[in-house]
Amino acid sequence: MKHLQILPPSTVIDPLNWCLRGSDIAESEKRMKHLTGVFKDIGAFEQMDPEQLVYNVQAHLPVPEGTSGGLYFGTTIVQPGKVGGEYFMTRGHFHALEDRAEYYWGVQGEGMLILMNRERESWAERMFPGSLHYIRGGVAHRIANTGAAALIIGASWPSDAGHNYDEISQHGFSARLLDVADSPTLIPE
Ligand code: M6P
Ligand code: ZN
Repeated sequence: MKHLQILPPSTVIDPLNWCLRGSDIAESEKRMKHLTGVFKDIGAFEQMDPEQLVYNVQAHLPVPEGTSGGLYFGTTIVQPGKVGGEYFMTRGHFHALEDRAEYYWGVQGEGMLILMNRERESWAERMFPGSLHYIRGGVAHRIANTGAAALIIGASWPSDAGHNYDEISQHGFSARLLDVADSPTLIPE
């Protein structure tokens, strides 16, 4: 049917903010009320507006979740802000299939990719427009916005990777990224 046709792409990326438009796009948003237990300072968390947007994700999912050999593509936008001294950040996850890797890259704003391996060693990589991050299988990942404007990042991951959120919600990361004297600092839990 498509033989010899010249077709427009079914999905496009806005080159200014990397928002996606077209087919097979899933959208999700995380407000403060969805992030109970994520931030350390419970008192500060309770003072926040529960409707405050923390981050949203657009994902291009052209094949069913779990398909082997497929790829997904996403844009995550994290708002600027802090809960206590802790920067707004994503929940973070291991992949359900442990050996599945992922690329992240910086598009706009300033942030940090926080990583933790299976030995619970944590470290971080600076994110900025053009930064590229290869996340190996078995390494949990989350991003934090350390700047004053929105942090926009791109991501691509295998369609059979899946998300394992349970480990992080039960045990957390072994370090948290806090603002210490105006400098993002990893503090052990
Ligand atoms: C990236 C990808 C997605 C992930 C999203 C938000 O776009 O890694 O798979 O869902 O970031 O991260 P999290 O699911 O940990 O909140
Ligand atoms: Zn992932």
